[in-house]
Amino acid sequence: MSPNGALVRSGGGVPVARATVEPGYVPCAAAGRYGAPSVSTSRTTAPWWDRRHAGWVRIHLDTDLGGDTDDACALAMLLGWPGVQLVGITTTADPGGRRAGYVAHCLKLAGRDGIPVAAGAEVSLTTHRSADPITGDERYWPATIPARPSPPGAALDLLDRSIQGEATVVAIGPYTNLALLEVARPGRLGRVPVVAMGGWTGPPDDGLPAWGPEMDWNVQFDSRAAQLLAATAVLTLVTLPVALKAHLRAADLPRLRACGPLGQLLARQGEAHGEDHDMAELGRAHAGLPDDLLNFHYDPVACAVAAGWNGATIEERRLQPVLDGEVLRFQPDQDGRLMSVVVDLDGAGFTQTWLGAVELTQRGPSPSGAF
Ligand SMILES: [Ca+2]
Repeated sequence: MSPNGALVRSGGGVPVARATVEPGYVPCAAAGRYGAPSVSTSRTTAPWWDRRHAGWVRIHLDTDLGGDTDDACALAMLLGWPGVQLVGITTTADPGGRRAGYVAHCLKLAGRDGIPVAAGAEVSLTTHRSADPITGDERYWPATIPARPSPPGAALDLLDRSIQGEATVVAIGPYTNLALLEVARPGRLGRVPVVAMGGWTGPPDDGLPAWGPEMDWNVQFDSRAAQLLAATAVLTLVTLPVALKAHLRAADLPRLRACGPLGQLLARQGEAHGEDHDMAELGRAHAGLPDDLLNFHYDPVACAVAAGWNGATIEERRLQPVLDGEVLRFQPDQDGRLMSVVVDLDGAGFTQTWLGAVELTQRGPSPSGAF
């Protein structure tokens, strides 16, 4: 860790520009003390985090909320993050709009149900398969939450409207909606920054589970959409191996339970996820994980990077998506497209940042509030 608190690592791969740290760099007042990502590069055009609206960071969230519990953790964090304006939410891998119903439920619990929500793609472009959210388990979701289907095209319209408003798009589910928009309106994904949870460029650090690209759900569920995204978007990848450094822990539950009805839902879901997936056992088996692990904060990290969190180290690399059988990974390639890649993060710092934002969620949007 550098003296100013920024994590810096040159990493492997093919960086096209040497990363340098700018300790005092804060792009807009809204970013508060979380500032900009800790690394900038020497490319000639301004990086995406230098082009956001002063005063507010507009974000559009594309999510498969309703399965892994980290999507709801990400949504709750964005609702409280000072200076973030959530302008639209679309759901993906969403048969019948059930995930959109869960999104609406979360927004209602937070008193923020004015944010537009549209249910998007139901199946993968690659396999035509669907992925059902969790139902019938009251530890996760009340059975009374109605599905919230949308007409065909509604999610693409909402996504397009957000892009017209220069929102950063954060994709924390399979990228099907984004690919469909690029098919319907070529060039849209090149107009705004797209931060995607997903991508596998190399194995996790020692002490973390040695998971390969097959575990990269958002990419593998719809690898055709991921290829299209990689070919067209102004893309930042929050890779699976790096996101393994951010954790929801049992030690976080008391603070979470004090965060109103949405915090209580997150706490209940986190406990259930930890129990159902033997996460404490996974934690005890790996030196780089806490013994009281409940879940990984994959999606919250992606949203934090889009919001301007300064605990992530970002490098630019030229990468090429490569298929090994049906498994897609991203390989360094001097002829590949230039992408921003999160190569390291401050996991302990993230937990505190996340909890601080969720604690602010019940208070409503704030242009410049402090954690
Ligand atoms: Ca997700």
